[in-house]
Amino acid sequence: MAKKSAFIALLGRANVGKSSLLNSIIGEKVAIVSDKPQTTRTRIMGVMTKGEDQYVFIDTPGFHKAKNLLDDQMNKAVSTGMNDVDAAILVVDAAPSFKFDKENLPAAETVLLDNITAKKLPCILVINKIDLLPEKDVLFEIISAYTSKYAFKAVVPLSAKTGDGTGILLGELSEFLKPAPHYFDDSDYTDQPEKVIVSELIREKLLKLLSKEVPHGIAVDIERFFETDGKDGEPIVKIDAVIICERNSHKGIIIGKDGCMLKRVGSMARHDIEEFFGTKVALKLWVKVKEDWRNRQSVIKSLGLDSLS
Ligand SMILES: Nc1nc2c(ncn2[C@@H]2O[C@H](COP(=O)(O)OP(=O)(O)OP(=O)(O)O)[C@@H](O)[C@H]2O)c(=O)[nH]1
Ligand SMILES: [Mg+2]
Repeated sequence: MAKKSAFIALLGRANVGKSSLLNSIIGEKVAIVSDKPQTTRTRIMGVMTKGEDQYVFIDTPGFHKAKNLLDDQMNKAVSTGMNDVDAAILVVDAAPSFKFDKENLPAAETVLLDNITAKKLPCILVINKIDLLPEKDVLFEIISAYTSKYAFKAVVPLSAKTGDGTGILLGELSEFLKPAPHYFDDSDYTDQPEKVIVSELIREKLLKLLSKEVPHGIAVDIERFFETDGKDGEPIVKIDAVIICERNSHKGIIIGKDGCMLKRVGSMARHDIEEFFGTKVALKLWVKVKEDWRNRQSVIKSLGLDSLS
């Protein structure tokens, strides 16, 4: 049988569950997830190969109104994520907390649908978080509001959290496979280098433990990262990471009283990184202030957060 592949962009506004869906499909934690909007900052590829068929999913940042240069770069990553794909999945939120209004779809979704239309992209509508829907009737309202705006190839209500419905989505995606060589090795599951995965796991803990604007102004830079033999002769991965924040007051919050916040972040991140590598990890964290870095192109670029990343 000939090899086939399909490139599929995951699009949607922030916090609808694009990265959760990616992880659920791939069966590995490829992209970090949080309950705060704008968690994903770059394009992230997740790969699933089944026999002769390879699917490459492109997770994108939540499309949103830009307030700084980093936001601009994130929105650009959404546009570039739509280039050269065979199809798109528009993920929308069915959770009652989102307060769905059939007359006024969120502006970000309208813009995305305009772009999908302009690019003539075949698109599947995924209605996520159905596990939170007590009354399934509202699903019909959601479906009719979106399908009146675009001729979706299919509509799939699902839960990225429970996995309910993801099998149906995969069945629909097989329509987009085209005869083509595999772009990734069959054992690959992401394009993200280990160093990036490590920095993202640390940022995920900061998103979890910190509130308000502090976590949004954080980036994590891995300064040293190497494997060596520990005292017991077992391999150990040593990591030095710098948490970059925007203000001195944020630095104090990140470190916490007697360093307790930084210790919590470190121990939670170390746990996940050890699971990822399957070895012991020694993680050292520092905090540095880079004033207004989200508006500084040179810093954004040096952190690999420009839209080409
Ligand atoms: N109950 C429930 N929660 C979900 C589901 N999918 C995602 N979530 C939650 O929704 C929140 C946002 O999930 P993410 O996967 O980070 O969303 P995203 O669309 O990638 O967000 P951005 O990267 O900010 O654009 C997290 O708290 C997830 O745990 C689901 O099917 N059910
Ligand atoms: Mg995301």
